[in-house]
Amino acid sequence: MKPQAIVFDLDGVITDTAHLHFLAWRQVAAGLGIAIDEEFNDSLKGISRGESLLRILQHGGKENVFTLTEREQIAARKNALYIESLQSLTPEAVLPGIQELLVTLRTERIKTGLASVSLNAPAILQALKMTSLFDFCANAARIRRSKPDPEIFLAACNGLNVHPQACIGIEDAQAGIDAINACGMRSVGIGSSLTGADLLLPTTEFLTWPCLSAFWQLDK
Ligand code: B16
Ligand code: MG
Repeated sequence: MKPQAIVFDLDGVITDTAHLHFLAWRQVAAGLGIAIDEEFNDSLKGISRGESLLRILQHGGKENVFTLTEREQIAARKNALYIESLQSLTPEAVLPGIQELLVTLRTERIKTGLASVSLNAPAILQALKMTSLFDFCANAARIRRSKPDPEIFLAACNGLNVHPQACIGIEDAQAGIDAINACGMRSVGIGSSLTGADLLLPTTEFLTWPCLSAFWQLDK
């Protein structure tokens, strides 16, 4: 038996844009008098733009200082900086093993999906020249609740026309692992500090079809 589909997170699984998000947020936060470091940035992985800003404002004790319109303007400033930094993104930025895995999934006739809450996901896939390797990309603009809510993974399964229980989800963020588990998919975590993943791999280099196939054969 094979899984019907494999659904990927983008940031931290397909490519590492977390550092670019961090640089943009750090600059915007500094302008508001708030300092953030890489460790704090880890807590923003898989969290939407608007909610990330709320967490940064809370971190700096300024959660009640700005109106909604002002917060939208701040988030737009961050996004402009982030989009500027994406201009340097090329296919070389695809994480090790990912391209090979996606090509193999095509030959194995396993559907592929993307579950990223980034509104920039389509542009990032295009810059990486990976758009054609995905059968369906969930539309982050239609998602009302960020990870750890399962909404984006359920939308990906829906678009692929598969049952979550017949799929594997791959994530590098705790919020993402929690989202995958909440919708009944089997979860694969990338990294060392995640809890609750059904399978935990140190880096994407270990993410191969033989590894995922062997994992799928195990009883849940
Ligand atoms: P944008 P993922 C997430 O992507 C990032 O991990 C998170 O840091 C970011 O705030 C979020 O996308 C929204 O991104 O500002 O580009 O819409 O991990 O779900 O692929
Ligand atoms: Mg991620």
